[in-house]
Amino acid sequence: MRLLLGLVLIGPLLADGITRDEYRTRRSELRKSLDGLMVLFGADESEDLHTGFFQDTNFLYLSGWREPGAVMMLTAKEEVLFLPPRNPRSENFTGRKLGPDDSNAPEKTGFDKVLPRYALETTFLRLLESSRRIYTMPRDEQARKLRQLAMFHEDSSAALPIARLRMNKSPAEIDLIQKTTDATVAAHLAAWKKIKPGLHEYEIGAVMTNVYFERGCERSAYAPIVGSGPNSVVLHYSSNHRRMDSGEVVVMDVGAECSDYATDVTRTVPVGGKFTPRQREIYNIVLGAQKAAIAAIKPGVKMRGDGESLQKIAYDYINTHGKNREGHPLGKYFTHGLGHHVGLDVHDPSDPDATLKAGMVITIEPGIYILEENIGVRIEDTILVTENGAKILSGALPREPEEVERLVGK
Ligand SMILES: [Mn+2]
Repeated sequence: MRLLLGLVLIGPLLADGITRDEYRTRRSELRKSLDGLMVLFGADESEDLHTGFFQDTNFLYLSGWREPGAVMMLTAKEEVLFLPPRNPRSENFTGRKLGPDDSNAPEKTGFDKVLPRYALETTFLRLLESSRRIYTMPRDEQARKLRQLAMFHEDSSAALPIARLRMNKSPAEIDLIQKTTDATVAAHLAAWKKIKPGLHEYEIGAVMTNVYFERGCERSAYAPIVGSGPNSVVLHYSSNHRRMDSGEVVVMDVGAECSDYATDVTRTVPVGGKFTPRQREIYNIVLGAQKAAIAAIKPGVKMRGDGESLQKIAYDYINTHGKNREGHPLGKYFTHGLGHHVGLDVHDPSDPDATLKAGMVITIEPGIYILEENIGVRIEDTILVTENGAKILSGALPREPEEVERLVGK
């Protein structure tokens, strides 16, 4: 009952925690930035039985709409949603869909104007009369075909204006990312408890996914990476089939997706419960680099690029601490970017030239991967940029080596 009252107070919800008004606001913000017509195609129903239907995340961000085959057109003055006609044959497999002729279509979708998909071309041509520019997603085949009806209009990518909005998370989005991150932290802690020599990587992966699926998360934000020993140096290792041995480290880069929002968390722990002196040395360098980068987070700072950036701070730390077997610095073993934005996608779209602002959610994930020593260490947290610094959303998961050792295998 209290739940129902809450719903009445905050308005109808299309996804967990995001109100219809918030979607409307996102679209009106985007429309203000447009100098022309944007056409966005939602995902179509897929024949692939490996996965269920996933809405395109830009489409989801702007509408909350999660049925296949929808299209939206946006201009500064107008917004239109197109829905495919109902198809009894496919509804037999995937259930009742909202049709463009259903009288409750505007109420259900949050768009005042809902048209059938066959009106796509005529509406496109009408809206073009007052537009010089057409925004579509790059490499979208359906958009390319529609685009051929208007050869003399200027082309723009829809990706950047949408990314600029998506970078700034609303309070509701931050709550959802925190919820996803909490489930993921619980998954990592459960894995640490279970880890011991002789187990397979997939057994650890199973413990982790089980924890967040049990909490109602709908899927993993990315293929879980559980890499032990020689696999610890493989950045996106995900076959997870090796038997783990004592004396090795295991990298667990595993994150849930709950209510559409991702998180991204990595820890590296000793399989036998105790780091070797060399593993601990490398671990502490990665941790030091991560702490240095996190301490530098504040509005106005750049993640990467020329001059001062978080990437450079982490690289410089790694390159001035420790040595390889030949006595050379370790910078060359930090072989990937320091971080990325996180949201509906684990690698959320962003404007590469933008500096950080309060309300952005990013990862900080330095790593050192020394092939010749079979030591890979990555430590990754999902972090909210605040007015004066940073809040580590995954901060409940320990990082200090002593704390890690105290929890692994117990
Ligand atoms: Mn990451």
